[in-house]
Amino acid sequence: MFFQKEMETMPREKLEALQLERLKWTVQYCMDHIPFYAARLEKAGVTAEKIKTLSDVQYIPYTTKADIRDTYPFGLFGKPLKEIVRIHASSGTTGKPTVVGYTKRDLDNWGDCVARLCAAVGASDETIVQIAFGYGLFTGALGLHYGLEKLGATVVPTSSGNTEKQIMLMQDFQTDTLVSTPSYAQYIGEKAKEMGVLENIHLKLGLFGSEGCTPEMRAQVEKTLGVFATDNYGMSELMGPGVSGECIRREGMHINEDHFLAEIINPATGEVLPRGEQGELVITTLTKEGIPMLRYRTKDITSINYEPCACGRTFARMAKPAGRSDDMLKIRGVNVFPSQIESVLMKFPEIAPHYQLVVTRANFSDALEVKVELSDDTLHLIENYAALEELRGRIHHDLKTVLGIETKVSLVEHKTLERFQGKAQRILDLRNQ
Ligand code: DLL
Repeated sequence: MFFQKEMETMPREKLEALQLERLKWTVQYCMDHIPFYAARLEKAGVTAEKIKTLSDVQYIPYTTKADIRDTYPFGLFGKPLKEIVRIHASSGTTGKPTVVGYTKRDLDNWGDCVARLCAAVGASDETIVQIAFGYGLFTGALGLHYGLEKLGATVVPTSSGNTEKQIMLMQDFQTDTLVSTPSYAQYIGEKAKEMGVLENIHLKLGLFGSEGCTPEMRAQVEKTLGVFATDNYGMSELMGPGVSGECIRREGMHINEDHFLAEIINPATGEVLPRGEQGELVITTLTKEGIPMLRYRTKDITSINYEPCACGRTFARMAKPAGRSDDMLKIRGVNVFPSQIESVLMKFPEIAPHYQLVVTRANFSDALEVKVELSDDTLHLIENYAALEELRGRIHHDLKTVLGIETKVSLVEHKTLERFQGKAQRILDLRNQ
């Protein structure tokens, strides 16, 4: 269950001493190798010598996605390309992608971080795992790939898409572990059911991640595929997958704290929040050479629990992100997280785990339409207007109770909403059109 037990269970005091040493190293490294950071640190009056405790990290200026974009493509790299052995990029919705580079040492650390998280939920050298994240510039597939290989698992790099073949191989190879987004896992389950082969699939473990998934949605995926589903968090700018992940207890995602220093800040003011409070996650990498990050603003909203975990790991645990601060919808002045809506919807057995949120503006007022799909067990409802209206009314009522705002609930027929093979895109904000 452990890949590097000594590190994963290190007493906190010792761990924090290691973090401090590595934080100083990172600051010095950035000063010496990256003119962008050298200028910023100098302006802020920060030097490695001035960092005496971990909380001194607060004197370092934040780094944002815009900083990576402004220095496109390699301006934040800490090594010449000769020493960069891999490049990944995250596809931005607008303009150029965010580019990241890895040295050999970075790849080695990345493999360790991922291997730890896979071992923590029971993956081992006996595991046969299908990787259904898209291979390519996205960090998800190759990140899990090398981590699982390090663990000695049998890795089947199917990539995303081609779902019928994916399902055929699952049966033929007796694949026991699936790596994908939770939404693609749900789709694979539905497709296998439709093909009449769900019983021939023997998946046990789902190593999911890369997108938000409420506990209610996760329960749906577990029911559909018959797996034990676990959550993994990461982002390209920091490494990819491997930043944090659940252990078998599933009481938060253990942050690989020997490689990452985490803080929680108030996203509006930038003020550091006391331990345990919810806010925006800010991460400083502690070992990266290719593209180190000083106080990177992730935009993900979460909280961190520093209590020891019953699994024996001393690494702090972050809560499932409530969402990204930039995904938060402001509807008529009220903050709404899509995850709140998902939690409400998934409590209705009559509906399938597929929904879409459409935001529009008319007469200077925002309107939120929640489109939800009927499940395949409730097709008979289509013929019963009164029953449909009653269901719609209950969903509307529960949404209003949780969100505090009016929504328009639209029930749509089974299999009419889009399915996703990567990260699900459930929000359609038409307000600026
Ligand atoms: O999604 C890295 C990854 C790949 C993580 C595979 C886990 C598994 P990006 O494409 O750069 O990297 O997207 C990063 O995705 O800031 C979060 O908003 C979101 N995200 C990632 N994992 C989770 C998760 C990869 N477990 C962005 N729960 C992050 C919720 C997640 N959101």
